[in-house]
Amino acid sequence: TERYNAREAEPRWQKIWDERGIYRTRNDDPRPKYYVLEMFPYPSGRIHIGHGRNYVMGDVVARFKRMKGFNVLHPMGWDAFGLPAENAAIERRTHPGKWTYENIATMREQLKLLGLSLDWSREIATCDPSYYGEQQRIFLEFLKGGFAYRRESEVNWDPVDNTVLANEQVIDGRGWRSGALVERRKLAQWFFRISDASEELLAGLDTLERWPDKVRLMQRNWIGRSEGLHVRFVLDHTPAEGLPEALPAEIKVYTTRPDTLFGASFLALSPSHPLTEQLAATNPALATFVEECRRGGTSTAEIETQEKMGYDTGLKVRHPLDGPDLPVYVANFVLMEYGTGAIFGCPAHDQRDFDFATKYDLPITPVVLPPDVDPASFSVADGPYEGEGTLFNSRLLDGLTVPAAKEKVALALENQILGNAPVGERAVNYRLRDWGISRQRYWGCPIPIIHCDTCGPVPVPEDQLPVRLPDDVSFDQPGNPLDRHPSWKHVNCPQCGAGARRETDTMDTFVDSSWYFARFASEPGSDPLQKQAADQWLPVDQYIGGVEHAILHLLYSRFFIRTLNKLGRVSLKEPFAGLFTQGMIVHETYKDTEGRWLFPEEVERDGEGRPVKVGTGEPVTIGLPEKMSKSKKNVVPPEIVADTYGVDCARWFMLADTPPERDSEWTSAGIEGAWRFVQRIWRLVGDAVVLAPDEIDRPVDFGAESLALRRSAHKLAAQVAEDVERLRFNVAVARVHAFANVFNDALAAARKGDVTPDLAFALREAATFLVGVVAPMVPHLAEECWQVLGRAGLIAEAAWPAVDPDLLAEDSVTLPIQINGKRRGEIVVARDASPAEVEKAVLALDLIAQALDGRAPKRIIVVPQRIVNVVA
Ligand code: ANZ
Ligand code: ZN
Repeated sequence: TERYNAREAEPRWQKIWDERGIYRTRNDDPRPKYYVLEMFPYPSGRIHIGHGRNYVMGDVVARFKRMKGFNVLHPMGWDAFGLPAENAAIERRTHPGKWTYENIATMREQLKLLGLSLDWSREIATCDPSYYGEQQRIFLEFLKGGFAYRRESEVNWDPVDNTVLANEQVIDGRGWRSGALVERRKLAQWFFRISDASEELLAGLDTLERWPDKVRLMQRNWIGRSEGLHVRFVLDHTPAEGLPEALPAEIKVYTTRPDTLFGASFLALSPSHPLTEQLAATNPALATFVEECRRGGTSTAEIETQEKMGYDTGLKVRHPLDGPDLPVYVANFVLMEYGTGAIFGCPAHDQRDFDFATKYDLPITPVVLPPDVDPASFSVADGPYEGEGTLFNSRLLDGLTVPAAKEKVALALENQILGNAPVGERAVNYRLRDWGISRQRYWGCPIPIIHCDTCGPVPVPEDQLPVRLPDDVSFDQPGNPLDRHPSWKHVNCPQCGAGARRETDTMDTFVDSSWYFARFASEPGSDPLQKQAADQWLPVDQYIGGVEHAILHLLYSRFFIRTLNKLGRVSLKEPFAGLFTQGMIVHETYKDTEGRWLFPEEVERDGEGRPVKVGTGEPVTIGLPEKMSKSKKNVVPPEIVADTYGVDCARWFMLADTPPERDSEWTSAGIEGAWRFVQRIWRLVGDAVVLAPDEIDRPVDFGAESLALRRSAHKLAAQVAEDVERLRFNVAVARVHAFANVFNDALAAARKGDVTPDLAFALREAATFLVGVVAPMVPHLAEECWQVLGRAGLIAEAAWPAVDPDLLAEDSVTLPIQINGKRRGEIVVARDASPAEVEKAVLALDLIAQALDGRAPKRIIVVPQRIVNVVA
């Protein structure tokens, strides 16, 4: 047979699929639904093969589920707003929209090249006014329902990009794109009230059984629930000179370690605490200190890694359980947004407090003794002890365990009344803060608000939505072009009619990606968020994407859907029933003698197998495999793979060898291996058709060989189905390889002997099963083979091979044993055990040894899978 010509066949089949619209999904299809989705891409330019892995995995699931009789939704769209488009606009003097849509056009073609079974009719781009207009409507509903609000808040300010950064956009104290040192600033911002949902977001995680444990744990830690105590410390101020008059009477702290109260050696306020601000108003040195603290980002990680800094206010507080008075500091590591913005510090049992106390020479009193340690020999001079143990140096708490001491302090302080409230009150805190969505950027969804000097922030009336981005903007100055636009922001107040200004902030792009999966549910051209459609399709049955989105995107989407549910827009609470986080594709890197990166296609081997530069022969250094990335040039464009091997090979390679959650290395040996296997499937099918040219009815009886082949084929279909359900693609591929060997042997044997009707049937069936099983993985090849098999229609629309449960029965047989013609017993052996193996097993039986009286048998005749005759 001829070689399979992927280059010719692949575009041909893609055209046929496209023309027949077979991946177009309809909402009125009565079959059970299955929604598979890969995280939609940011249209950054061109894709490389490393981007393809999750789409291919999703495609295998989509195609498999279609074969299993589901109405499958497998859509694609573009996370099209965001900063890179603006940066590109600045660099190339083009419009962000133009850049974005050009990238979308390129990437769409590249994705099509991969032969993905996507319903392109539902394609969306989040920068389309019909999409972001609905998002503005949702924003206003959030606002009305109390899920969105505006407040002043400290933000990470990037002084080069002139924008607010999210915490995760601050890397080592610098802006993720500009590299500039980040500052903290106060700005009026719009927020979504996600922190109110902390408890339900936490509880909801327990229902997500088909999510990786790892991701659930990451979300749990991010939400960060803790149980502790609010404690009021009374200020003991004999009004010193220079202190403002009306100081508050007390400072409230939040602690999760009330058991360490007798180890407290100071109180610390956040630089943004109201009391700090009050003191700083009349204290220039403190004001300067606060200013210094504002340098650096606002994230917890950021603040934790900064050097501890403190300012002694000179104030003292009384210990609530009659310990010594404590000095009050302002400290840079205390966050205003957590707890009460004030803490008591126990240096012996907390690292931050320890660092602080060491620096400012404060007492370090241990109060928790580790198990089995002598108090006389216990020291915290080298560092704090943060573990469990027994209380000491702690009066009424001495001898108690940490949990018992926590309880005792809580009870004592709850019962101590000051004014008319208890000194201590139990409290639950969450690390999760409200989601700040304002971005001072052009290329995002405009926040539909008008600011009026008299009426304040006023929602844009419904009939004026969407608030469209103006096209005529310039990027010749830093900052937000919406601010500088001559006319866009100048409007009249919808309430009083006076001159007013549009909100010029746009939404965080994480808002765009928090509901796009619900948009896909509606038929193209209909309302973007239709309840009925969303209820029909959601939750997404299988969501696939990178683990880098484990926290924010997935948490925001969960919050968004829960809020839409409360607003009556959807019925479900959790958007993603199944989640899979795939590993990356890595590739070697190459450098020339001057240390410049080289593309893989610029490198070849010389006569001695050494890597050299193509054309020049200059030596090349090979670096370890790393994540494919444009910056290191270790990328492979899908076009090259398609041209050389065909995309089916690339697909097969991406699924084979490595478990899908692990990183997989792209090598030429690997892709060539895939190519050989694709050719092998083609040959096996061709050979089967030569030996068994006609489709025949199933015979009643099967010989041993045909039966064995049929068993293998049915088992293959059953097992691969299970593998794909569990996304164990590499295991599925290994099974196909094993089956190819079995099939190959059967074909070789058939060539030597007679092709009886039962064997002919089995050969054709095996070929059909093989093609069916690989169809989700190598769909183009499968169509071509389907034709060779003379099957009608497309395999893309065919059913999964029908497995006969009888043929899956256990792979062992029970053989009766006769000695000199008389039945004496039986033996269970593997169905495919050779006569020699059976003979050995029979001779090892006690009953044979007894019957033979220790003598060797004359002869043993094994009829495979039937009977064993022993001649004594
Ligand atoms: C005294 C103490 C002693 C603490 C000790 C810890 C260990 P989680 O578990 O994350 O909730 N804390 C409270 N509010 C803070 C804020 N706004 N900024 C920085 N730190 C703050 O952490 C709670 C603990 O973090 C609290 O318990 C408090 O220090 C500190 F041996 O109180 B602890
Ligand atoms: Zn007004």
